[in-house]
Amino acid sequence: MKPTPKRYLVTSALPYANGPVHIGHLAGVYIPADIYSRYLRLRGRDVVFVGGSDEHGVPITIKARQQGCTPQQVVDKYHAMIKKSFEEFGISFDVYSRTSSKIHHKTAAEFFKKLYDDGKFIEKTSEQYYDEEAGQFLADRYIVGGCPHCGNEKAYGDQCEKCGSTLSPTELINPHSAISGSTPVMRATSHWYLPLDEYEPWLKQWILEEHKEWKSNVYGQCKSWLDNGLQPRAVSRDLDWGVPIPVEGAKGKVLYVWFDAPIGYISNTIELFPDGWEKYWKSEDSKMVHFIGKDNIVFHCIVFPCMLKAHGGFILPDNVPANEFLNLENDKISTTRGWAVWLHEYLEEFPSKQDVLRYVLCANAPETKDNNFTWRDFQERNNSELVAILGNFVNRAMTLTQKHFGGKAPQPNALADIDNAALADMLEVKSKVEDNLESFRFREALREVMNLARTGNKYLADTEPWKAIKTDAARVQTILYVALQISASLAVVMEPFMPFSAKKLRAILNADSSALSWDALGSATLLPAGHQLGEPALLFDKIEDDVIDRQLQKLEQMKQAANAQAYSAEPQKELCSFDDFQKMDVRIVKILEAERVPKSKKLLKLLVDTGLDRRTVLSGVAEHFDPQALVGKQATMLINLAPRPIMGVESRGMILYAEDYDGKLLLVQPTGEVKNGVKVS
Ligand code: B3M
Ligand code: ZN
Repeated sequence: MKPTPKRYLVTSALPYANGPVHIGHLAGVYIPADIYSRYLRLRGRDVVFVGGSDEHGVPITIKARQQGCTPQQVVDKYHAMIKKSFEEFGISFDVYSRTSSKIHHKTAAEFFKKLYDDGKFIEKTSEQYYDEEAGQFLADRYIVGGCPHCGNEKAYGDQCEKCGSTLSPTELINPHSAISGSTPVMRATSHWYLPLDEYEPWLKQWILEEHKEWKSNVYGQCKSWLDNGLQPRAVSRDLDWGVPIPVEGAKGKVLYVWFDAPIGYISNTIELFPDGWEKYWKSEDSKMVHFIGKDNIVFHCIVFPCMLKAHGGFILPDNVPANEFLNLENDKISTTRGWAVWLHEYLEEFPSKQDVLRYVLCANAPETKDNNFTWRDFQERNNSELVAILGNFVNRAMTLTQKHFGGKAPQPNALADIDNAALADMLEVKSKVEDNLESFRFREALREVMNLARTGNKYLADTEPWKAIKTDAARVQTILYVALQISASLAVVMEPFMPFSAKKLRAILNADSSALSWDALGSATLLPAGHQLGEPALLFDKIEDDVIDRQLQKLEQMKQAANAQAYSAEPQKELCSFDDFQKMDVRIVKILEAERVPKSKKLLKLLVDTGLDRRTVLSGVAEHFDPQALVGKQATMLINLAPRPIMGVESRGMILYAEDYDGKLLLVQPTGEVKNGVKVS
């Protein structure tokens, strides 16, 4: 058994300040980190909850270029937006700062310098792409070209966003610079590398042997990295945006964003406690926990610990409870496609409903596998859980007390078995929620909270105080006394999950957080007899269908707009002459027959009436059309394309199609019926 830590250092991934934050961020990182920090504070532990914006890296410089402004202007804008969203959602950071701050630059530069002076890096020269027109080396993201796997012509030097493959810039077909459009050349440049391979035996011992308790998704990912063998990682880049490398001869070089960003956790703690930060970072009785998404596991479990180890004097993370991803309406959240629910927009449309989103995202958190947010589920959980279970229970306890006892907690009489059973359930909730939260099982912990409200509802349904009042008022005193204690315990245990509603409930109960302390959670005397309750109010209200329909429509519109933009972005081909155009004989034809080509997934064999003759054409569209749906349709066809044999059939011409918003093919047709064989000119 490990001793109870003296203090906690809770970090949450620093979001890139190149866009606003969305529900995926909240669900994966900030809600769990906030619940955990709030819970620890309620237990009286010494906690510092650190957050901040990650303001370096190539994507920010690309965005600045696109928007015709400086990287600093980009990060100023989004840092302010992100910070505000977190505040509005009650993410209770003790500090939320940024990596463009002076203190961060100083801290990160000193960290690098110490490793450099101690000989912890290796220096290597390699050939990298250089843009002669722009006069700079190109980071992988700045090189665009054809994906060797799927043919996407706009793949980046590090990744193809269409098929998801990881690439290196030299694999791209026809690489060109995203800055000037010119073809880059290879040029030698030198960088510093952290030799991760040297830390492998230590990492294997530390993670695989000493941290078997880590979540299986985290442990599994670490194991596979370690099994595959680690490589030295470059910690510098040729770029003019970032923390300059503090050694001679490193002009034009900055720290790689993933080297400086985690040091941001340290800088932000220093900013908060210039004199007291070290005890959080450097004493063995502090416990550090990193909240992150699954794409950041390798940096937090492998790279950053190696950096800390190489530096010396720092503690290492005790746990890294990374989450999987949240999808939106069964589709991957994508900021480029606009497929997201942005926090600032949510609040415009659901003002003061922060807790509904907090609740839904926690109840549905992607803790062990990717999960899905849907607006219907959001509505359902609000209406049939928050309103019908939690809100309804508290409301019934309150209104009955108002009606029959003038809003004062009544004096209980002898407790019956059913009362004792309800109180016993209430008492158990404390240890159940604690156990779950200490083990980062946030969904399960929240389920226990709701189970307490369910207990309360069942208790009222079984004891029927509204009926009993007619025959046995003394009995009702006891029932409502018990129901009020459950309501008070709910106010305590809700706090980490739904802090806004917990506050509201405290006001309804007219009790402050010193009376409703975590220690007292589950106690049968939280609201003593005679205690005057506050003004009744509803904790939650119903969300109607039309509100949800509007959200769904909005998403659909976003998708269409993003798709439309993607199409208009297709560059124009090189010019052709009028003669070239004249050579093409394009006509309206009618499809008479259509069938699949045996053994081919893609091909359809079409018989068409060209007005001149009937002939066979093959089209690679079998995945888009049911053959029967094409029969009898007019289409546009290039009829003088030289005949080509395809899978043993001669195809004479080419039918033209256009892609719709979802990438499905459509026939290109005249807007009215015309004669078969009419020329398109
Ligand atoms: N900014 C990546 C991300 O938002 C990165 C996290 C840094 S944590 C030190 O996914
Ligand atoms: Zn690809």
